[in-house]
Amino acid sequence: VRVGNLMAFLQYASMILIALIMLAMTFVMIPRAQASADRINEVLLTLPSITDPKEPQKDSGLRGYVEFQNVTFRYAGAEKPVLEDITFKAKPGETTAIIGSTGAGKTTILQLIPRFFDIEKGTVLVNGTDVRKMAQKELRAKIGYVPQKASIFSGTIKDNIRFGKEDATDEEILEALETAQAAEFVEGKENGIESDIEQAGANLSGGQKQRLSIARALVRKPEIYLFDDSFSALDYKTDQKLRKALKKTTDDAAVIIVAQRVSTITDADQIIVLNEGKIAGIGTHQQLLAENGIYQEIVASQQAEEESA
Ligand code: DCP
Ligand code: MG
Repeated sequence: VRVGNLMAFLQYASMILIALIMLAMTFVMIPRAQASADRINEVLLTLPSITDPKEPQKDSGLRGYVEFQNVTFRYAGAEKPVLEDITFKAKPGETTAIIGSTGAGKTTILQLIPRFFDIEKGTVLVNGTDVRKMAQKELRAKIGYVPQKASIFSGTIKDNIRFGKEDATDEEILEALETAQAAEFVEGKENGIESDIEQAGANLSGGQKQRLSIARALVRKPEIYLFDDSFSALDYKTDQKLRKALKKTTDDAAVIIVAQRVSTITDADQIIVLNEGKIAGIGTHQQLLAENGIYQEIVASQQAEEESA
């Protein structure tokens, strides 16, 4: 046998071997692909549980009114309702604050306003109309929602703000950044609003992300603002400046703020104290401080924290 023949034989043999291994792998992949395809189909065929009414009700002409009437809600499959018998009203030009411990249901209340979920009992009204009787698109166009966790996408700062309003002009964007107290750090960047942001805002601080996500809501100029713990990563001074600037732009809008810090909400028109899914009291800071045990506890615990800090 010549060496050349032997080499050729080995080469061909290994090619056949590799082909056989590939074949075996294909047989492993086929059932996996089948299962994935089934799952994708299932997701695509799922009908959304929130649907538009056949004949959406016409605009009532009111602006900036939110009302909960004896609302009870539970997440799908949950044993206990997370919200029970919630009743309150938010009016244009007023700030409504929600305070309460983690898991009390604060975020859930906010998410019921744009109808992310349907409730079990009671009614959620926006401008006097049941949210289930409105077209979702129209309902959500009225609302500027700043979620608890700021979602920042890769792209420029401008792109990120334009998620709030697709056709926002540079002036509108700058104005929103100004109010959100973000203008300073944005202008400090080399390319201003054209500066790039990394995926998930990796090159921004927590407070910077929060302020961009606030600006995104502001640029929409909605009639209902929902801030979910949106000021928690800001220092006390920035928090104050932001709220002062907000006051001007949200003149005729309803503002609902979820807050951890009492100092963020002392000047709210009404404060809702939420405790384990139920309202433990509604009033101004002074009223609650005088008569609401749970509110007193919250205030006392924060004072103790400040002193120990
Ligand atoms: N919950 C749930 N399923 C979800 C979201 C929440 O079962 N998709 C439960 C967890 C809590 C309760 O609902 O027990 C209330 O959750 P919230 O997020 O509304 O609570 P808060 O916003 O008040 O809490 P935090 O201050 O931590 O944001
Ligand atoms: Mg929350």
